[in-house]
Amino acid sequence: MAKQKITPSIDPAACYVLDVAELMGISTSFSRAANHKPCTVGSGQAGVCCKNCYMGPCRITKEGQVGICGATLETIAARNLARAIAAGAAAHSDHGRDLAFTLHAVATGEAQGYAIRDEAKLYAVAAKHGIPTKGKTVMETALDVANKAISEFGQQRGELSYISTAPPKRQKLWRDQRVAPRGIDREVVEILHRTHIGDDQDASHILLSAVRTALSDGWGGSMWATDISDILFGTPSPKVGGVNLGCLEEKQVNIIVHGHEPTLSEMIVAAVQDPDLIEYAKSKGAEGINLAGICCTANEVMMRQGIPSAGNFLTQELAILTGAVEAMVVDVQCIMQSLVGVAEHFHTEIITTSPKVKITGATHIEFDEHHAMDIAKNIVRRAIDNYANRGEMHIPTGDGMSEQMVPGFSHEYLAYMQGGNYRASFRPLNDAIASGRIRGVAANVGCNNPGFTHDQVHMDVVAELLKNDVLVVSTGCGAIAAGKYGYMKGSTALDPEKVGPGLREVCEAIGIPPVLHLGSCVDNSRILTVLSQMATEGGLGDDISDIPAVGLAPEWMSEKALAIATYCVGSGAYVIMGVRNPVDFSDAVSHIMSNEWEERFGGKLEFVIEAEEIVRHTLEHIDKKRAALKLPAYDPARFGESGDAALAAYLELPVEEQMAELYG
Ligand code: NFS
Repeated sequence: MAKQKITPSIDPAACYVLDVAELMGISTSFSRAANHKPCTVGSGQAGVCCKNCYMGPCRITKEGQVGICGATLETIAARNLARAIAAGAAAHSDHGRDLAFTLHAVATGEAQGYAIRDEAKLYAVAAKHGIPTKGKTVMETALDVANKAISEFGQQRGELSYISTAPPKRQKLWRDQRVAPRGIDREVVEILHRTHIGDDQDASHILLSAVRTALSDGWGGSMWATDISDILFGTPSPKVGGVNLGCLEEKQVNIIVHGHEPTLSEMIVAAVQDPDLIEYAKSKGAEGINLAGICCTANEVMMRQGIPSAGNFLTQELAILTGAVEAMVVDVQCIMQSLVGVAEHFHTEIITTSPKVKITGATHIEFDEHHAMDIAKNIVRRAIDNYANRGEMHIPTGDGMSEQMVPGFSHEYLAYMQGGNYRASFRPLNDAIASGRIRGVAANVGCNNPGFTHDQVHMDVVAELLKNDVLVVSTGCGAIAAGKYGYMKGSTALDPEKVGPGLREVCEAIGIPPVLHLGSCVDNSRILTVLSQMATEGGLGDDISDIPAVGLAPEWMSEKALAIATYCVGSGAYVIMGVRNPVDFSDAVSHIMSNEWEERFGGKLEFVIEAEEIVRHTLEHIDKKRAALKLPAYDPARFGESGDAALAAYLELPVEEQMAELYG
């Protein structure tokens, strides 16, 4: 069957550069996706395939067929899914482990250029884990926190320490269901063992252990990654940042940091501000050095430093196609191998930096935290030297090619913005939901997928939810999408065409955009913390599963997204993923993830493709939870009259002036 042609993107900057790619005959993920013929063996679209031993592979195309060992369709589907969840959990958690080692190196004075930027957060994290701090120096405390984190990866018995920060009812449920994770690495390894030939062969049992593994990511590896990043680089608070390809500068040296870990990118942020390097750039004819990010590295440095984001996952090749990027510096995860091929048409140098990731054809400059600043400066110098090699440029400029956004809503800042230093809490948010001003909360997260129009489902879903008074929080590539289309500006919250009357009142009162950027994908752990705080604040039940909230990943593609979805479900949330159901061939396994998990955890995982249907399911769930809490039924007619003219005028100001008024 001929593949239906889809519009590649709703982003005018992306479309502009895709035209350049077409003219130059350069293939991108967009063109490859358009020409892609799905592999029908084991793809889940025409049955399931088991490759877990070498008698096969065995392909099962209908109920009743079994593999050579006798494995059923359900077993194979569950095993494949569990392995994907384990891979996603491993990626997030290994990122957390590296940060723990960086903190250790900082505490022992071995990490060049790093410091403890947020001592208050260090002490808060120490307190969370019961680490004594009395009479200890900051560095002694940092060492204890680092050692505690490192120990949780190899821990064999007991349970992860963050489990004790969940609502008490949830902790009990995890213990009763025997899914409280024991150690981060142990859970990942156990999935690999259980899914080996001849081990766990009960779909429900396999998937229960996948939940435990996912929880070791959300309440383990990812939570450590977030907390340690905040300790080392600062807890995010609102900043102003630019977003999209229009942020690249024609007359400056452009460097892009892409991937996930903030360790090297934070050093590059410092290096590009080095007066000697700026002078060096000027000596080569550039007006300065412009740093931008892509994917979650962008989110990390934007949340903390206001560094612009050149775009999300599908923008990575397009940034090179502008011809204006001197160096793209990558670390781990979501890095397309095709970058090297695209860069061959331009002067861009692709630099891999992680000891774990090399790409054939790229320059490898291995990162080592002991010499981080020297390495960062070396990379910046190489980029400056490359400026003279630029050819023709195609930076998208003009309307819609870049936007301004306000990221930086850490859970600490969310509590602060609702009550200040002395009354920081989630009470106002809970009250706004209870009164019906805010109908509920949706977390719109996750990737782009070139099988769908870039950003389209993200934006259709977000736009409709805001009109229905649903407060949206966002992370990962979904957050970058929301930023690109103006949803992360305070002024958007005032627009009655875009935001429902009750939500508008709340955004006006606090001075926030209608979509709140909570960070990178490991920062979905911040969403777990927010939900736990909302559940313990009172007024919305006493567990995460009581809250009128939904998790959405409408354009997902990575195994990490499956891990996130699964730990959210295990934590009590209803999660809707788009694209397609990876186990749709097995009704039994789909049933386990929705009905059975809902009975066990109060949360469920479903796959819904169309934006309209995603919104319908989301609102139905929110209203069902409101009714269960005996809250008034949603009625937008009761709100929207409290607009304060002065505040409205303030919100009309350009975003930099808004920030200047707020923060001086
Ligand atoms: Ni998340 Fe962040 Fe983006 Fe998807 Fe990749 S960058 S970790 S996996 S593509 S949201």
